[in-house]
Amino acid sequence: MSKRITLDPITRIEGHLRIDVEVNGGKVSKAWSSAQMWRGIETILKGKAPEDAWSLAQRFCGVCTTVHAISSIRSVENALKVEVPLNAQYIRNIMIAQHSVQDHIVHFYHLSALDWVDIVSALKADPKKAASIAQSISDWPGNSEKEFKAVQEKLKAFVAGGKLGIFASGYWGHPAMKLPPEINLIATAHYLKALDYQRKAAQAVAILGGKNPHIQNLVVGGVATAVNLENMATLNMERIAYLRTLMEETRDFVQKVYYPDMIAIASAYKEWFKYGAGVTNYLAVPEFPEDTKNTQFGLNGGVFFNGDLSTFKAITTHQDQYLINNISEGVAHAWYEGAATHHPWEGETKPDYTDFQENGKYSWCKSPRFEGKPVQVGPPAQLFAAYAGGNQKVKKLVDSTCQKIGVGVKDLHSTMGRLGARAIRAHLMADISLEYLDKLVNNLGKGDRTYANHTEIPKGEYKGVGFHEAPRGTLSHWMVIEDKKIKNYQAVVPSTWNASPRDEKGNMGPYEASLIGNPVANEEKPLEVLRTIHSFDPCIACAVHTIDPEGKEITKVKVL
Ligand code: NFE
Ligand code: MG
Repeated sequence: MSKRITLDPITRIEGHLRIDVEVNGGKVSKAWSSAQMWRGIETILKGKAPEDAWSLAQRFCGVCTTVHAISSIRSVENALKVEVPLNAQYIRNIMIAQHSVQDHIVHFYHLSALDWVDIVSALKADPKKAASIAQSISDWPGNSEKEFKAVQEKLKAFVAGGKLGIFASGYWGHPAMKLPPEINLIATAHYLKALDYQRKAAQAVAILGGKNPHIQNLVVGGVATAVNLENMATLNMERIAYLRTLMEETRDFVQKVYYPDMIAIASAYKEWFKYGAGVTNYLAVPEFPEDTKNTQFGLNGGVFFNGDLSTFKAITTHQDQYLINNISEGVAHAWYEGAATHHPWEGETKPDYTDFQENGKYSWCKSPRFEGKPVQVGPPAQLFAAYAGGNQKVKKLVDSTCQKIGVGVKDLHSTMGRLGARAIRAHLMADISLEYLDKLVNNLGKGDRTYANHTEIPKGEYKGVGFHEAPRGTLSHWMVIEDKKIKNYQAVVPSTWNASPRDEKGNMGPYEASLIGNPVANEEKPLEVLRTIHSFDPCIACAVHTIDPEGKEITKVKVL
């Protein structure tokens, strides 16, 4: 007999997501992904000034604000064919990469680790043994017996006082938790440390962006970060030195703590490379522009279908017509009027709420499709694109990581593969941040002090798209400008691609498809469903860009 479980809301994500599954014989047989909030920022942007859109569009989300600013400003620059000076590209690239470092640290430790790490089991650990395990895999100076003992004492005091706080409703002792107590203690200690290091990455973004979240330094045609190496009020050598220190500290944390922890967790849960593949069509856009025209990039983009890299088509610029022409969004199962599919420049956002109808409309998320097919976006897509595109640095890192865990590259099509790909990507982003800082310093050293090409919005009609490879995957903002005002604005966001409901052909979106076959040992404690959904790092605020109408309660489950 099948059992229906509703998880609403899924926690440890941004926004409100409801997941419904039918479980048959310990496995998921049907799944629905339902975004339970609507924000309407695309509608608010209509009639506004194109040059201000980046600041408003950042409010799509409270997590990945920078990425919407970047996509938005790129959509205006693309529409008006404005070039962006190298200093501005480098400053933007550093902000993008540091934002990713912060985002991935938070996702791994604070939003997903507790699906795999049993905090309560850490009480039974031997701190000395924990230190010797940690020191055998990394030379991070924080991995001392003293440190692990202190964390264990803190945890003991919480438990004794009945104050587990944010950890109170975890699935502690669940049969699917498999880590030995010492690894649980190491991960708990690093969970706490990660709070400090994600802050350092956010500080790095704020040094360049003026503020974080919600950077303040963009302008059509560049950045408004004044650069003068001798002036105390601008970006000068002292600020650049401080930025470098922060970025080196976060790099060391990512490469010596996060990355080895992910390898330890992945190695202990190898069976999770078998679950959660779902949609194996992937899309990534090139990122980190290295010229003024957005035609040369540091990391590759591309698309391939059915998990088959021999179908890979490279996407090398943000002007690629195959990319631009093949994106559409449908609303057959989404709470918007009608059932039409539109290209984003012709896209509509007309809310039409019907309650959850599993064969009808059931989500605020639209269904983005590429060539009419669902695609998965995110770190695996970006790594696969770089791998297939011949990027030797990425290939080496992916191959060596897989070798350390004892899996193949094909195994990355999975729940654990998504977690692994994020750690690999964070490793890469930490290095990339420093590379662009060196490029910025070199370029300034050559005497180039330009940081913006002044741009006035002309009269007439223009269309533009701003692509960006965000921490959760491919992001695009589509703008139609008419007589200096925004006529249409559509954002097609990573979590919209991944959280999308079924389309007009009945094809499931990536979250839904990834759950089919997912094990569920205990229907009252569907920890395994959380594992797969959290592996995408859902952001529903982004996905549907306010209100949570009451859902019908079917089974009540505890969701940490
Ligand atoms: Ni709101 Fe985001 C990212 C964007 S959504 S977190 O990364 O764009 O998927
Ligand atoms: Mg949208």
